[in-house]
Parts: sequence; C-alpha cells; structure tokens
Amino acid sequence: MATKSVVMRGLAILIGSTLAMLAQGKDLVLAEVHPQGHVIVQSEELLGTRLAELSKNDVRLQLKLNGELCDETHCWDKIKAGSLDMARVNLATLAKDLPAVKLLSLPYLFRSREHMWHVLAGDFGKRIEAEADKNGAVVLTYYDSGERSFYTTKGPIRSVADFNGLRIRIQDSPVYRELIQQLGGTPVVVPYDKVADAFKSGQIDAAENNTTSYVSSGHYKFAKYYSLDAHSSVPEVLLVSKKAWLSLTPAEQKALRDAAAESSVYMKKQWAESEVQSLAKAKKEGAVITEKSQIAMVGIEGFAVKLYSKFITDSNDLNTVVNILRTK
Ligand code: GTR
Repeated sequence: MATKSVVMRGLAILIGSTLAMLAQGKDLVLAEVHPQGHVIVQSEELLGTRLAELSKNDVRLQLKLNGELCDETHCWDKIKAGSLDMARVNLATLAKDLPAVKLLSLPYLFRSREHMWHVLAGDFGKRIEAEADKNGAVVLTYYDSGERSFYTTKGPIRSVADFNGLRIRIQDSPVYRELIQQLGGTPVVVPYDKVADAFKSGQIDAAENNTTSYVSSGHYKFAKYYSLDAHSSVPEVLLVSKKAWLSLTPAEQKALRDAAAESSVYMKKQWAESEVQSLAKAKKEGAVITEKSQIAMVGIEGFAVKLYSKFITDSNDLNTVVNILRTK
C-alpha cells in the first residue's frame, strides 16, 4: 500500500512536470538592432505571430530590439557559440568568417537586386548555408536590404576625389575596410547604434547605408549629402544557432522555417514602400540627394574593382564570381 502511494505520488509529479513543460513551450530569443516600427521589426513581429500559430503556441519568439543584447558582430559571435538563439543581422557581418560572403560583398557586383536574389536562390545560396552551418548557424531566410550608398556631412560624392580624407563609418567587414582605403578615405568601424554619436562627436564625416536605415537611424540629420552610388546589395539574414535549432523537434523546425519564409515574403513587399517613404522624408527634411547619373561612376568603379583581385583568392573563387556575373 505504502509502495503504491509512493509510485502514485511519483507518477503525479512526473505528469505534473510534463504538463507544465508542455504548457511552458519553448521561447526563442531573437536579437535585433533596429527599433520598433522599422520594416524589419514589423516582419519579425509577423514571424513571431505565425510561429506561435503554426506551432500551436509551443514555440514563442522573444524579440529584443535596439541592440539591447548585442551589436551585430557580437550577435554573430554569440550565435556561433550557441549562447544566443536567433539574430537578424546584415549578411555582411558574416564576411569575416564566410568566404562566400566576402565574394557577395564585392562592390558593384550585382546589376540589380533581382540579380542578387537569383544568385542567392541558386548554388551560391547553398554554399552560404553550408559555410554558416560550419560556423554553428542555420540560415532561415533573407530579408531585403536594398542598396547601400554613401552619405556625408561635407558635401556630395560626385567622383572618387570626393572620398579624399573622409573618415567613413563601416560595418565590421574586411571588404568594406579595403573599399574605403582604395577610394582614398579612412574606414572607421562603429557599431550601428553608435553611428549617430560618432557623427555628433565628429569621429566620422560619412557612412553608408540603404535609404530606410539612413532615415530610421536619424543619420540623415547629421549627414545630409546622400549620393546614390549603390555600391552593395548585401541582404539581411535571419539566423538561428545550431544549438537552438537542434533543441527543436522536426515539427517545430518546420513551423520556424515556414514562419520565417512567410515573414520574408511580407518583408520584401513592404521594403519598396519603405524606401520610397524614407527618401521622401529625407528630402523633405533637407537631405541633398545625388542621383547615380550625376556621379562619375567609372572612376569610382575603377578603384573598387581592385578589390576583386584581392578577395578572389583562387580559381574556384574566380569561377564563382564569373558565374555570379553571368547569372541572369
Ligand atoms: C542596416 C542593417 C543593419 C546593420 C546596419 C549597419 O541597413 O539593416 O542590420 O547592418 O545597416 O550599417 O550596421
């Protein structure tokens, strides 16, 4: 009798804790540098809603905004180490570890964003996923990041001479460091959330970004000369650490992938509108926009292509870049 009641009590505890675990579900923390209202954050909110629906509330997303948990370089390091579940970063952040991302970041590589998406959808995209996997990360999906262009406090960039002496903020990427040096400026690595302060304190005279971030970050208030040279179209990437990925059941993994894919479709639809609105806002508030047709691109590209010989290190890379250039 006594034995039975011990067994029954044990069973009750086991059932109780199992039910509690089921009721609790799993929380995935997603680190993000952008603030509420940014189109990327809106897409992540959708991701969270759809993930909860598709997993029947079994997996929930906890969004941490404004770089509260880490800047992008450190978020990537944490993803690799498995100490952060998820992060959305610009793919350029991975260039220091993924040779494929170095190639993708080469300036003026893509004719258009459609070109870039075609390349990512093919073998090159698989190569990025494999290299991310080797680093402990799973690529869930990509978001649009438009094209990045330079903005300065000093005056418009119209030719390569205008880079002379500029201290230009860059993301932490060996490719961008080299690009700025080739163009005659001084690269300064500053985390995204510190760029406005760097403008204020005079640490930098210029930076580069897409239209949406130029405006949502408030950089347009410090650097009003925005010259649309469109030197790179490196997309945003949504990552989950392998550790967090492997803690999910196959059904939960599917829910996460499906929710991510849906959020990406939504994001890409919203992106164009967000760019148009941002540019209009910047112009209205005094930004001076220089169109690509007003920039002496041949001279600039002449310096930029020197990066190709630096970062294309073997015949494999060469074939890859030639294939990218040939992709329709
Ligand atoms: C933004 C991008 C961020 C971050 C930032 C930067 O456009 O969405 O993820 O990479 O640029 O320049 O640091």
